[in-house]
Amino acid sequence: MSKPIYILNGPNLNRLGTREPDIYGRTTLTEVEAMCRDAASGQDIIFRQSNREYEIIDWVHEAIDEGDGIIINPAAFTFTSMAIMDALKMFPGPIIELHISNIHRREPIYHKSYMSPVVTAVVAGLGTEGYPIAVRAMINMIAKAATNA
Ligand code: CA2
Repeated sequence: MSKPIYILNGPNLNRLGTREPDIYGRTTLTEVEAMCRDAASGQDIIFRQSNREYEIIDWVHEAIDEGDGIIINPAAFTFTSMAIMDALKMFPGPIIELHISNIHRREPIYHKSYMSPVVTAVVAGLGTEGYPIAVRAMINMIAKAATNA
């Protein structure tokens, strides 16, 4: 039986759509969740956001026990959190690191992701449309892994 895809969002993303629309657009996180559920067409999705590092770590642990895939936008924790990186390393399935903006086109402080070396794929710069694209890619990755098992 298939297990849910965890979509985890880091600090400040609960304010999405309310500021810096030139970088992040005008879509709210609630709308992003609806876009993900639409793209998942029935596949179970667990969509969460937290401003607390420990909570994101706990959710990665939950996904290790109960999930088939992780899509994570760690936001600012991307550049600071060895603890989230260590938790992701323990996940046996596919992981997509997602950024709304193209972090590599921005200031140097946004260039060094702790996550990228331990994830399966990175989506960056597609705006909030990156979320449903990542969901469809994740469903394909999980299906492929099941066929090869
Ligand atoms: O582009 C992304 O998705 C980021 O992960 C967003 C993070 C930033 O630190 C990363 O470099 C790239 C920042 C999220 C800030 O949250 C916002 C809240 C309201 C409006 C806009 C952004």
